Amino acid sequence: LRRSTGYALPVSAAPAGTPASGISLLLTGADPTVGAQGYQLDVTAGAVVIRAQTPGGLFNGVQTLRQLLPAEIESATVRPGPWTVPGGRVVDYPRFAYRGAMLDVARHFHPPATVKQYIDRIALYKVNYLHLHLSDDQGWRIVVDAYPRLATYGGSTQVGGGAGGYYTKAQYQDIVAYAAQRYVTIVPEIDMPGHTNAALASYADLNCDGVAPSLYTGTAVGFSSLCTSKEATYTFVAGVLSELAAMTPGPYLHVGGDEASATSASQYATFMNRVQPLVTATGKSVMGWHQIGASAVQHSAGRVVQYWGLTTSDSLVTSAVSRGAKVVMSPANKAYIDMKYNAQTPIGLSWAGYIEVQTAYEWNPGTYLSGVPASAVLGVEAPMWTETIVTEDDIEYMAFPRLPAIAELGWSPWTTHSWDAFRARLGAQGPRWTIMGIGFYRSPQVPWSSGTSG
Ligand code: NAG
Repeated sequence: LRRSTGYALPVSAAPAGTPASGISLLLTGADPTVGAQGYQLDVTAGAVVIRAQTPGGLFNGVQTLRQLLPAEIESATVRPGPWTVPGGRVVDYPRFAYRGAMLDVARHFHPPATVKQYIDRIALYKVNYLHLHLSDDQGWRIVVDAYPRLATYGGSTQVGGGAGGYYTKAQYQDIVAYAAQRYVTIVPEIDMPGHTNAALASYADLNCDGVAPSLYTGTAVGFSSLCTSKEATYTFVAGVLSELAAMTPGPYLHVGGDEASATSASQYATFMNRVQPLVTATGKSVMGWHQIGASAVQHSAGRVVQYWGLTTSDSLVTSAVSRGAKVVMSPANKAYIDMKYNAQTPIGLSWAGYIEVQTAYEWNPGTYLSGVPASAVLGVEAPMWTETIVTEDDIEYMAFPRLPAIAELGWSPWTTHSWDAFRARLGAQGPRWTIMGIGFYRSPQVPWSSGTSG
């Protein structure tokens, strides 16, 4: 399960009966309630046995076992055991199928090593989707063979004007494979028709007036748009999406659709009504920010709208749900982990408010939006926009401890939801994060453990 770090696990056919010693991972015999992602963990005097119906379920069980072992197992220089694991049986499975994190690699480019590190971090908390925001006004971050200038020119800078960057197809596929080894599915996003200045600067033909704007390195939003009335635009979108789909084993292509203030409502609907069938033509399902609910397309199966608003009712979401869409919940004033924790936080934005750990934890994704039943909620996602977030340390400081709060909302049943219990468990993570080199925010709301025994 840690193949990339060179661990070789002995694999053998399971003998009949329950193993009496060692650690065993078995694809047989789990309690049927665990479903596709859950697991059963049994710890007896001499043996740890994890059972699941799928390899992903076993992986989730191993993440729980990691938490039961002492924090020092996360150290690069771990001493030999013996270690003790509390005895008993755990039958555990997720509340929601989609537990996501998002990383904006467009505002500031984040190299493959940073993305992989983040995948390792989120997988610890059973987050199973990583949404990569691959394009925006400030940069285009993925090679498209049919439109090479997107990456080489459109990817050449970033917020603040420094050198940007982009992923080659080989690098991107390596990230996708690395994620898959940790049972994390990549959701690629190409934002459109707005948030497209990098593309408009790279290809003049995508502009209604045929004139390419300059590259943009500020942080404004809502000023750019692909030309919705030109055929060249749809040829472009189809070409980009088909190359992206070919590198995407996961079910979703995210088409953005937020803050298209430079298009009229009818241009926007026309555009989205044409673009969504281009996605389904690649064999993938449409995902978009909840503004795509403004388009008329009926997608009985698989369409996902991602709610990022500030209110607890939204007609675009209810309209999309009534036409068969599912919802991923990322309310900005709860789940946006690029927001500052408080007025003193050195990085981050605050347009959706300050988000302390308790704020990130105290909401129920299943009942949050009125008129949207829990059965329409596919899951949760914690987006990290990177206007002010530059380094790996910045990412970790903003994600920890809020990412685990959102992850718990996605996994645990509401009946176990308790701020006091959660903050105590969070406090016990501190020593583990310290050993892992995670420079987390020491929220005063959390009773952080000292020492390394957490
Ligand atoms: C919104 C924008 C995003 C920006 C972020 C910052 C969405 C869907 N759109 O204005 O481009 O980076 O907030 O928090 O969030």
